[in-house]
Amino acid sequence: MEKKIVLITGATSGIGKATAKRFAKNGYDLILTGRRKDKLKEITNKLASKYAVDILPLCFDVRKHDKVKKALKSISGKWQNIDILINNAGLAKGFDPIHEGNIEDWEIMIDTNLKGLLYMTREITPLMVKAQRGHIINVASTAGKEVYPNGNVYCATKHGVDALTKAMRIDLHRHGIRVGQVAPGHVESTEFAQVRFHGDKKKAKIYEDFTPTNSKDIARVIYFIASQPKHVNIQDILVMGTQQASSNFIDRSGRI
Ligand code: NDP
Ligand code: 8X3
Repeated sequence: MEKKIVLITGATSGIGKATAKRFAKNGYDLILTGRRKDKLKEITNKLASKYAVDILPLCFDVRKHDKVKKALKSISGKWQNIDILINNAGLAKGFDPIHEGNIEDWEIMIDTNLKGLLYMTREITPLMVKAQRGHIINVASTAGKEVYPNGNVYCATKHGVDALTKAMRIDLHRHGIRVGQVAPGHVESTEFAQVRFHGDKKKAKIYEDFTPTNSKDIARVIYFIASQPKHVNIQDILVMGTQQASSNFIDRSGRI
């Protein structure tokens, strides 16, 4: 029997990388994407040799529609039968109040978190509609459920993802396609904070006084969503570390 195929965007680090490992461990063949060729190669070699699965690495920037199209058009044979699309690539850039926000940071977040997710979805869903089956799991955020100081544009993009998950489900459920999302709070063992604070290591130390979830925890949740029987669609899972009650209430009295 042919193995199932999962396509994961942003598989070069953090949640995407941990999710790739989890699916490989469970015998899926993988299409892994990201911009960093060296990291893609490294993870491809590692998972393919450890778990004896086939992996197709595709290196492109999700913000560029022509590149997304070109990469997905290059897929042939069995790789076209994508069972699961995990729209994970995304980022926060900057942590400024709205009146001091950096326009370039805003463009990057909107282009990656919203337009990138849309480009991927637009290219892959026709294949799923044709096959009358498929599963899309978006990596949303608690920032798509509530807002917090200086989160402005990142929160807006993730509120957009939350809306798109619902809208995509309405458009696709009649075609046998499941659409759901995971909405995590803080997640460590990712490059998220480093990217948000433009590589400032000091500012990126945001998990020292509490224990958030980690990338493996979120990978486990994503795999749980993906591994339900086909008549069951998990629409949304909101998950935070025990010490985090909401975006704005975190017990920072020490790690547990
Ligand atoms: P990481 O920075 O570790 O991973 C982000 C991934 O996205 C990388 O693989 C990166 O790959 C990829 N990516 C970013 N921009 C692009 C682009 N333009 N084109 C293609 N790939 C891109 O962070 P996380 O693992 O934390 O982030 C994954 C998702 O989880 C994001 O959507 C984020 O918003 C969400 N999230 C994160 C939380 C957290 O606290 N960490 C909490 C809630 C949600 P490369 O650089 O190689 O292109
Ligand atoms: C990442 C979680 O709280 O930094 O989406 O927005 S948060």
